[in-house]
Amino acid sequence: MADLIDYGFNSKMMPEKVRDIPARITAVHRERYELICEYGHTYGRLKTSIYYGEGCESFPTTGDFVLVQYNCSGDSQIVKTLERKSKFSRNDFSGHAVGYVKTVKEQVVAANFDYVFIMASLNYDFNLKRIERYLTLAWQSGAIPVVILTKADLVEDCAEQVSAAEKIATGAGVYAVSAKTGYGIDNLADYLKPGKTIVFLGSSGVGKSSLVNALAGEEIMAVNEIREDDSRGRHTTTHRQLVMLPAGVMIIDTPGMRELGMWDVSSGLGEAFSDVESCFGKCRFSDCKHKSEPGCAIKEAIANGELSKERWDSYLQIRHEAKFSDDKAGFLRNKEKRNKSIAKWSRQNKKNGGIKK
Ligand SMILES: Nc1nc2c(ncn2[C@@H]2O[C@H](COP(=O)(O)OP(=O)(O)OP(=O)(O)O)[C@@H](O)[C@H]2O)c(=O)[nH]1
Ligand SMILES: [Mg+2]
Repeated sequence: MADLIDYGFNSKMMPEKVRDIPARITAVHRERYELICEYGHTYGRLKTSIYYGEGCESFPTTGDFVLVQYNCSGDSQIVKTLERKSKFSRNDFSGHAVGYVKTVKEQVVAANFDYVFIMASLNYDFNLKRIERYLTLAWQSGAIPVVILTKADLVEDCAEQVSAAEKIATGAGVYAVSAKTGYGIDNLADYLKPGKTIVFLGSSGVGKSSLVNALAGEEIMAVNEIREDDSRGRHTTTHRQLVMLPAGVMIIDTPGMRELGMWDVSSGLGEAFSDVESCFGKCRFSDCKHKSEPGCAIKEAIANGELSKERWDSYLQIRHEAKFSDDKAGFLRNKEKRNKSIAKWSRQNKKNGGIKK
């Protein structure tokens, strides 16, 4: 018997008057879902009439709480995705067509976590811009971001990198750790509490699964020991898995999520770049474009060293991408429309015997 409360469930999540039982999704394998419920580990499939019908229910993902019609001798039926307290989404361009127009759908890839561990390796490809992007996504998710700099055993001194990360990680903790030697792991104790869920994000090879194992004190996730650090793109972890550690904290280990694009990061951007956005109200003109207007607080902050030029450029870049992402649905619609009118024009031309020279 498993107690779902240990898995972060709270009876307030339960809708009234339902006979179905709650469960948490621990992994997704195509159309089959691994679940934990009061009867222990089991499998489930989506109830077609609910998930593929009109006004369809949001597809569940790893970390989701769902309602199931329990089946003790086979796969249970998943009948509802309960409201999420946090989530990571990406654009799903898999070609859902509505009539003639392709739509961009939100695809939720992890849900109901308390902390996001943004992981970057200290020895290879340490990239502040990438950390800034992850921070924006993490703040948007509804959870609390924490920056974890991995493989501290491979560098002489990481003080400079820690302080560089602290400068960009406004409001988030920054920790250097080593899964190999155990260095810095004790400092994470505040996050490793029973009933809490942490999602690990970071490029392939930064040591996400190795840290899961170091925290668990045993090998629960596969790690490819022989691969070189720079063998990027070779994903050892291939799907998102929620694991319960002996200490009672849960971790959603993920494959290097390079595919995680910007999906509606309006509030995440404001939190990740609160230092930048706090300048906005101080410009002389309320509609300041921060280009050549007199009395621009951004220009002044850059001139007097309060704000770095790189930080401002990162902000503009991420905001631009986020806007593009928000506009993608419209962009695709326009593209379809344009293609349609080109096709019409070409059909008409053929009928009229081609273009006259
Ligand atoms: N020296 C050292 N090597 C480490 C450390 N953590 C991980 N590694 C090595 O880095 C490589 C990648 O580790 P993984 O834990 O598989 O990385 P991952 O982030 O889970 O990668 P994906 O599953 O592909 O996304 C392995 O060869 C690990 O042994 C560390 O703290 N120190
Ligand atoms: Mg892994």
